[in-house]
This record gives sequence, structure tokens and C-alpha cells, in this order.
Amino acid sequence: MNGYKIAGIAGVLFLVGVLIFSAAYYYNGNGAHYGPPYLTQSQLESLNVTDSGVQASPADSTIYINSSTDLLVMAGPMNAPSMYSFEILGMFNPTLVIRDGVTVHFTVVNIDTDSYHNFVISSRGPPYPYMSGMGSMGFGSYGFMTSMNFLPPQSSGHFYYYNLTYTFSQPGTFWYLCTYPGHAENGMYGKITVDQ
Ligand SMILES: [Cu+2]
Repeated sequence: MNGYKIAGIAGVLFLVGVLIFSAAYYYNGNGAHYGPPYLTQSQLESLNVTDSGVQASPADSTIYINSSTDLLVMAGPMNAPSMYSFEILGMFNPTLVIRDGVTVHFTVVNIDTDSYHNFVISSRGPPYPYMSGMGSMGFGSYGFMTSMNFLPPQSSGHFYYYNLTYTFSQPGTFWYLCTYPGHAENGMYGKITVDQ
């Protein structure tokens, strides 16, 4: 074997390694298995409060947000009728009616025991395909307005989370969804109405 061949094989092996590492890192979102931030049960409970300017209306499964606020979003609650749910202020996949110009600081926590989830804001509504994370024009072209890190399921009392701050500065209809394969397709989404 000559030097060029060895260099070629080493190059190919290196590229394969990079691909595997990248795929694993992407799949894990924030680098899930490399020490992502997490909340404990008591930290999680202390976050689940209603700010002034936020009105929860369970009767019509709607949350009205009139001023900038924190909002806890729990993905994959085990007590929901469907595993494809986000729980916000005790409601599953509620509609968010947000006043134009309001900034919402979402804390997205995965409370599922056995599935990855994320929370993405999009201009595209349902129906969603199995691979809702892929646009027909390629990755990232599906109307997503925020990034799509995946959070691993809870384990050993660790609830993995990320913070997402978004200012709704355009009136209209938007959506939040989980882009893990099959989740939005099966109903893991909710509507956002931005009012003037
Ligand atoms: Cu999901």
C-alpha cells in the first residue's frame, strides 16, 4: 500500500467519523448527552405560575397574552389524552392569543419519560407530514421562525429544557409544533394568533 492510499483511507474514515458525530450531535439537539441544562422537579413546579397579563381560559382552551411574560411549556405530559401534547398552564395544545409586539420567554421542558420533543414556531399550519422538520425545498424552508433543538426524555429526576425568547411583531396566524418525526403529524401542535 502506498502513502496516497493510506492517506485516502484515513481521509475517508475521518469524514465518516465526522458525519456520525454530526448526526449524533444534531439528533441530540443541545448536545443532549453532553450535559444539557435540566430542571429538578421542585424547580419545575416553581416555574408553573401565571404572570399578570396572561389569562388562561380553559373553557375555550385558549391563553390570552397581553403583555410580555414568561411561559412554561411542558412537552409530552404523561397525563394527557395523547402523548403528542404540549401542556401550558394546565391545558393541552392550547391556542395562544398574543398581542402584537409582546415578547414571550418560553421555557420548554421535556417531561416525557420516553420520547424526544422540541418546540418550534412556524408560519405553516397543519396538516404536517411525518417529517415535519423537512421542507419540500430542503431543510429549514418549512416556515420555521425559531430553531429546532431536540430535548431528551426526563431521566433520574432531570427535566431537560431550553429557553426561547420570541417577540411577536407581526399580526397573523402562526403555529407551534414538535418536529420530531411523526409528532406534529399526530397532533403535537397548537395555534398562535397575533392580534393588533
Ligand atoms: Cu414531540
